[in-house]
Amino acid sequence: MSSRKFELGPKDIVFLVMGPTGAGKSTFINIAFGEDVAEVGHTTTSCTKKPLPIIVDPIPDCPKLEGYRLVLLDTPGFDDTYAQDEEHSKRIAEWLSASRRGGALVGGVLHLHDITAKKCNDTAHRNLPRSSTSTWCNDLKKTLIVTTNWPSCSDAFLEKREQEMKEEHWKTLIDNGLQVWRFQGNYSSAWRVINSLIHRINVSAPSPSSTRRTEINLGPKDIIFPIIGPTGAGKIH
Ligand SMILES: Nc1nc2c(ncn2[C@@H]2O[C@H](COP(=O)(O)OP(=O)(O)O)[C@@H](O)[C@H]2O)c(=O)[nH]1
Ligand SMILES: [Mg+2]
Repeated sequence: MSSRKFELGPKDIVFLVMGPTGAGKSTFINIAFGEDVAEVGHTTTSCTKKPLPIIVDPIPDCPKLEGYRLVLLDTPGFDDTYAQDEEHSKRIAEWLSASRRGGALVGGVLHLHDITAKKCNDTAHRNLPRSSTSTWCNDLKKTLIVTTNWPSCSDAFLEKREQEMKEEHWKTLIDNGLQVWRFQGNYSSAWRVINSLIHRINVSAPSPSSTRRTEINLGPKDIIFPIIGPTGAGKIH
């Protein structure tokens, strides 16, 4: 089996998409991308066993980041039935350190949370950033909790639950700069969420290391390398 190399460099901005299995990570990425590029699960068993980078190039409607690629990193949930949480954690950490070695910017973390899931159970807790510093991104201002699975019409019960989560489980994180966004299941909502992080990114002048790139060895099935066009052709709106 041949392996392919995925190169990360200073023109790559990585957003981690995290959360328990079934929270809607792959769904979110597919809707943002406009095509089914990440496998969506229909059981509680995780489809994503290792970090899967989905490349968005160019970044739509974003003159500030012209020439940059957005890497949405689909990750396994920390509740997997195939491997230990530590194994997932190690793989994500390896992926991130390779990204950083290549000069890529870890732009932020999206923690997805299914709003219809009952309260904040252990699994949801294990997937959350920890208090003021997260393992993956040390700045909670670059970390979002994105609630998913909202019905198309307003739902007072779920809205109340969201309010309770903000006031109880997520309060410390919110007090430290984390924002909570709703994903409404469509393209424009996905990009509103992503753009809220993109707005916080400060790209500085290229450094002498800007030609450096790091190669990550991946198996033939590990990487999907799709590209979206500037006109949005093929995107779901
Ligand atoms: N209607 C709706 N379904 C969702 C949403 N997020 C996830 N799902 C469904 O939940 C299941 C698991 O989603 P998936 O994206 O595989 O979750 P992942 O394990 O976090 O990647 C699938 O059947 C999705 O169709 C959402 O925001 N709205
Ligand atoms: Mg998935």
